[in-house]
Amino acid sequence: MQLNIKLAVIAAAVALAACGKKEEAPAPAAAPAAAPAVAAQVVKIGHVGPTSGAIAHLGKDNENGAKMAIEELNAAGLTMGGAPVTFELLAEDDAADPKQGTAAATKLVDAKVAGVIGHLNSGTTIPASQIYNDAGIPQISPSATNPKYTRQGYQGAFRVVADDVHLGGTLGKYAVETLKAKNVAVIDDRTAYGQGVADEFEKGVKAAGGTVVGREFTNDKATDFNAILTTLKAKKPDVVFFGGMDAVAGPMLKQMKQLGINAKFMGGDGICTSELPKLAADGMGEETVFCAEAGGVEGEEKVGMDKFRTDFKNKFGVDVQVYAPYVYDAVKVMANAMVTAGSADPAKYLPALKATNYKGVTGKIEFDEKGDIKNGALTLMTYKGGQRTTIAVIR
Ligand code: ABU
Repeated sequence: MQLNIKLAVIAAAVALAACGKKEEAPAPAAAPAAAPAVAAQVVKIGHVGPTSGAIAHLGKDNENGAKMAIEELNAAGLTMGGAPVTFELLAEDDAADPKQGTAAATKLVDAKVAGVIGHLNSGTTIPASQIYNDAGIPQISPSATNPKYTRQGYQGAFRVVADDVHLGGTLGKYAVETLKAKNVAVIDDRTAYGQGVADEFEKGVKAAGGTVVGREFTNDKATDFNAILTTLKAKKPDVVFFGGMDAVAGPMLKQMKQLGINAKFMGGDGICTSELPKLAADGMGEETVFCAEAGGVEGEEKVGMDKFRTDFKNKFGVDVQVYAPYVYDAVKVMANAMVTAGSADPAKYLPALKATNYKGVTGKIEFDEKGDIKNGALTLMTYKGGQRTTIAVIR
């Protein structure tokens, strides 16, 4: 199957072969029996995210989470099926582009990875998932939130974050019930994520009794939003929701300020990054931007998350953006399933992966029958003093 094991040089076997060439040499009377051959296994795990392009800071954040996990696993001296095992990370860049995403997936399948963590974006994760499914390779997305990913019937597709139904619906309710918005405007970037989360936000607003006064769209590479913002300004929204990523939200916030739009600004996990205040510059007001990460911990569980954030900053010199801890946990969940099964053969470790019951830095991870995290949390956030600030963790 997809297990890739490199047999290392076996010292005992080499010694035996060498002994065979020295027939005349008397065998030492008290020589110990040769040790049994021990195969050192190297298991390849793929990671894919956009490490180039406008959201490269998010792709690198994810990749660094994977690197941390792999380094810790290798330092732990693990065995799998009775033999030492090390893990090798094969990191690919998909530039958040669906075509590059499928190319990266094909490359990893050809490299015979035993599993994949990724991709970051729903728009790359969903088409790539078909390639992994066809190859029988399990995949855990740490950040793709479009519900379709785990609703295709793929046995090997897993996700360690809540989906956009939960995310968008909760934010829509929050806009009406807590921010007291009566009229909301919605913009999306026409990606699988942006459009999907905006649709769910709209449903949440309407269910809570709010009115959607305008819906506009842009794209994930746009930098000029004056036309759509001017159209929406005339509708006097209390809240503008953007379905998309921080690289677009930042300039949009700047242009809202330039146009004198004083509405609160909301978005999903794609804007809920440490980078957003820099991208928005003077467009970022105090407690005027609201978003949610598609996971969260509180109480005693925060200790592990806080330690992860400190270790990450010490190691890479930058703050966690959003999803590095989820990538870190996803790698460990996959490795844990392999060690439990005693094999990196997907057919053998998939049952252990489905049965995951893992306590990570992002909290408890168990999967439902679709491969989604059970009882997924959301962390509602705002920005104060240019920092992400938690409002509440909700389930
Ligand atoms: N969930 C936000 C970023 C990734 C995505 O779903 O496209």
